[in-house]
Amino acid sequence: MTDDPPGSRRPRRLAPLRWSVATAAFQIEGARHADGRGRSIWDDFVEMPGAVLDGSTAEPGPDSWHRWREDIALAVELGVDRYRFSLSWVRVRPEHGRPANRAALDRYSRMVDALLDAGVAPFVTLYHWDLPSVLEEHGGWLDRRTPFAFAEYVQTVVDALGDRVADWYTINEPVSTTLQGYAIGELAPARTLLFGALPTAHHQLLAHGLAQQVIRSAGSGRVGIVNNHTAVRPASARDEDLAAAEVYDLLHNRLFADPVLRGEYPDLSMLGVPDLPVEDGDLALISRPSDFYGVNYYNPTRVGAAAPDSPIPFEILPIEGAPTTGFGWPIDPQGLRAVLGQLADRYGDALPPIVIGENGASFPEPDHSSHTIHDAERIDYLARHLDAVEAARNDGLDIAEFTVWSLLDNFEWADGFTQRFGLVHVDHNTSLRTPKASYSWFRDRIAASRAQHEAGAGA
Ligand code: IFM
Repeated sequence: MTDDPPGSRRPRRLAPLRWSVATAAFQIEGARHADGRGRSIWDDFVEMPGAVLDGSTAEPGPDSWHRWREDIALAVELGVDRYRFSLSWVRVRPEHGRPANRAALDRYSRMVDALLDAGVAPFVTLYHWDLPSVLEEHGGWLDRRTPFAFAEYVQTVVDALGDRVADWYTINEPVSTTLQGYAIGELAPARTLLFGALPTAHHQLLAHGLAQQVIRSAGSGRVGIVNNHTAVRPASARDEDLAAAEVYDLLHNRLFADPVLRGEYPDLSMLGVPDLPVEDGDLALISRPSDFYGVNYYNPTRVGAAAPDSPIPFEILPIEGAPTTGFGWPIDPQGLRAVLGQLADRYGDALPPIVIGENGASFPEPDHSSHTIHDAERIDYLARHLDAVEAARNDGLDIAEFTVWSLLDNFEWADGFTQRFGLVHVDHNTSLRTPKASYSWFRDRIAASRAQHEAGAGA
């Protein structure tokens, strides 16, 4: 669990890094009642009094359900290879067990065509947190039937778009759903089950395995899961802090990566929890080889021993002296390098090429802006994290893609519209989009990287 950069891998000729930019359906689409959309746990969450910091409901926000052509134009102008966006399960299948919603599928289909026509590959996330409410009423990700319902929805999507979409993320950040959604209730579905949340980890991973199987059976391209990873730093070398850090690393990183990349769960006995609800064949399905492994990285986490009366066996502590983002997250690109090296060390040849599925930062910015926002801190954050990616590639790690979170300022879940991650400023009342300085910086960085690669190839 050290932050030592990986050092012993053989350098090899590097393929150019692919460039991408990401969004997610509930965070940008708005228009919650348009075109027969069903209800998700995020509709329930935003209607819970006091649940969202600024009381916002994700509407209108960027209103991308209607203004998606503007998003594509922005992605094209940026020069990215791919646009990562998620599909809304409750738009595609508004009612569980009922036929799919043609209007929604047609709208997504037009978007896929427009991206392809513009030379940007669609990179589709099948699940980015917006579970149908009706499934949550039956236990949500605690219930083994949910992964199978997910696989049915995935089949619908693949039937409609699989002839043109060649790249798929199955489940986004299962760790956030398990820990923040079901264990401590910061995110939908706002359950506070503590370790009782752990079965949701297995059911999301099973959903990944089933979705991957659907995509493989249809011969519909490349597929993988994407999780949030953090570099865990013990608060001190004291045994209690080391043990607490080990638990946190287990819960945040290994609980999700080990089954996918090793075909087994880490030993959870130190948590004193019941066994996970694993059935015969589950782990074989979950660990079938993927085409890539997605890593979302934002910050390292400093962990110490918990107070004796704490219900959880660790405490998350500030990193003294570290600069922070608008969210208060410590900024440390070496944490990303450490995460990448740790994945390579832990999983060796079982690790497919890594795709950085999200990296970015929120900073305080005005709600309305008639001029370019000079977001120097965001540029610095991204530049330094990209340096860490390049360093890891030079160490020999196979990192295929870098994705900025996010193309647009959007609905930041329980923090509503108060945290802005976009390369493009969005006025959440008018939906007006205004590129920030970081947008131009990223465009120039992509262009420079391509030019450099072409010059190298021609030499
Ligand atoms: O906005 C989220 C995204 O939906 C999932 N990953 C982290 C981002 C920033 O909090």
